[in-house]
Amino acid sequence: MNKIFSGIQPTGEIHIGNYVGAIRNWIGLVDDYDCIYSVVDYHAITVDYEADQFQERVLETALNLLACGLDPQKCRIMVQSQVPEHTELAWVFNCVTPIGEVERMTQFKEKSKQHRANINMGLMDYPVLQAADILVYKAGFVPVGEDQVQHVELTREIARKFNSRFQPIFPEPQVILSCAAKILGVDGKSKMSKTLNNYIGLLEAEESIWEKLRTAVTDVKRVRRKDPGCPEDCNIFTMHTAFSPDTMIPELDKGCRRADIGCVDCKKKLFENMTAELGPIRERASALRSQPDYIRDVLKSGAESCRDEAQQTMEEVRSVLGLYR
Ligand code: AQP
Repeated sequence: MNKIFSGIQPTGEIHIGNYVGAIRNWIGLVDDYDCIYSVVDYHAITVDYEADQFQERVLETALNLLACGLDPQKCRIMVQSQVPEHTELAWVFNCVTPIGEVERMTQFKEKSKQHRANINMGLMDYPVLQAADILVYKAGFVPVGEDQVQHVELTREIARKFNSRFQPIFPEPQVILSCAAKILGVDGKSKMSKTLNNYIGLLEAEESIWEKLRTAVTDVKRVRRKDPGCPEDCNIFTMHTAFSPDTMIPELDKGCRRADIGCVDCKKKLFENMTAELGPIRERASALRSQPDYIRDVLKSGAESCRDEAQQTMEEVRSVLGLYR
């Protein structure tokens, strides 16, 4: 069975961008692939964080994944740091990755601007660890949002470099993109992000979601109600493509271009469709809050099963590297 790996950072509240860009796609793949989904905690420590709240953050992230509908009987859900082979392989990959390749990564450049006081080696090395996360399981497919495509390209490059320098043991994984691979924040400018305050939380209360949608930026050229709009320049329309039925999209597209529908009515329709999908997730999340032992058990069995495979890969890697044994 083809293998899939993907991860999410426990850096804050999971938002609807993470959900439609990645997690919802993950759920759809579990019947056809051998899927490993990880809470990537070592990635999250590349920026400032609260150590005393970190375990809770990790558990909350896992709870969100389960609430979204990931079935631990059909896939493995694990915490990255529970399988140390990820970081061991990352060191090996550091030794085949040219510095120039990581320096040119868009995420590194953006995060360096956001975290000027803490531009550490880990921040730059992030995509190398990500390559190790994927390749320690020899995964062939990586379902991610658009922002991660460049990192998966680098993963392929690292696999190629390792394979040609030593022995061809790693696959070159492919990206699987969702239908909504890039959702902008409610500011309509930057990517919706946990650490920029521009997101709609997956478990956010309905009143608060409506308040954010009501004031969200639309096509900036549509100043008056009677101005025709461009759906391709409107983040609300992008969100419709993620949350509204396919049959509604052409009607909204036409209505916007002809100014038959105003932005507020368009937002109301989106709100209805969004809350219809998020409501059951919120209910499952509140039920899961009373089952912390269940969440810990899911993570424990996920890590145990992943550890076996990761150890096998590292044995092979140590052997082809010619390390002392
Ligand atoms: N706005 C987005 N639209 C579509 N997909 C998105 N993803 C993130 N933001 C969007 C996808 O969600 C998955 C998990 O992301 P992550 O936790 O690894 O970190 P990130 O990409 O850096 O997400 P954030 O929310 O912006 O986190 P912070 O603020 O901590 O950096 C990935 O597959 C990502 O593509």
